[in-house]
Amino acid sequence: MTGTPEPKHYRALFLSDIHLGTRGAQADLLLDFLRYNDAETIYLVGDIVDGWRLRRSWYWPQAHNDVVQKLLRKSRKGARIIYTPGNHDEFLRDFLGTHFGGVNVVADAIHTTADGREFLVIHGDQFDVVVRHARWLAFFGDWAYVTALNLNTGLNVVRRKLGLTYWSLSAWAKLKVKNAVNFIGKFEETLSAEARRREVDGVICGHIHHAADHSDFGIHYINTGDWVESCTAVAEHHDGTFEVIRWADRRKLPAVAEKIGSARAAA
Ligand SMILES: [Mn+2]
Repeated sequence: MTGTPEPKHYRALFLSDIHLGTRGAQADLLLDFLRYNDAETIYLVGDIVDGWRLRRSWYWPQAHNDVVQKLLRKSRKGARIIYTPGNHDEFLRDFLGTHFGGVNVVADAIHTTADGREFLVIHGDQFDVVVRHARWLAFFGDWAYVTALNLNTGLNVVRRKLGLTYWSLSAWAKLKVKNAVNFIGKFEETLSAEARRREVDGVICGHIHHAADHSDFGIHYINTGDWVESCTAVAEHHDGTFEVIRWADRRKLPAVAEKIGSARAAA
């Protein structure tokens, strides 16, 4: 890493899909990011720790510990930390509404920007089944939509209790590599629709390891990306505007390839 970047302070920072506990996690780059970037509120938007992977084989190097310590230290220094678990750290979904070390664990959150807009903050795996069956659900309407969401949640609770792996849309989509771009679009469209359904101004999510900031579906859609390949975070500036930060680019490191195929494999 070259030079010393100017330390930045944001109103809020959003991070997801770090996958600590896997060899893919870019913990060193993330530590470097956390060293130079601070915020009043830090949202951990799911898949921070990879519980599924850890259960199969323990992999927890010092750098992964340092990331956790660094976040807890920020909390002790006054940062508000809100953790919305994803499918890989869904063991934390048994602890919704609790907090540990100053970290609040909630299913999802509403973030209000400096200029008063409201954003739904959620990992996004909750909508896998909707993304997969979007066409049929649209045909059957709202009842089917809500039922599908509940089934998705219920099924995965059962799978978890049985010790089975999470059924992931991403793994399914991986079989259809040609449809990768289509899959990202469908996910973005579904999450945008959910923001509209909740009557907020936009959504901030993760899960598909594809950072974005646009209004292609008529509402503000923001994705935090990941720290496996793209090393991205989303920041809210003090005036309420958002920015996708690509840390590897910022640090002038050789570009980390953003391969749609392998990114999806880990989502
Ligand atoms: Mn995920």
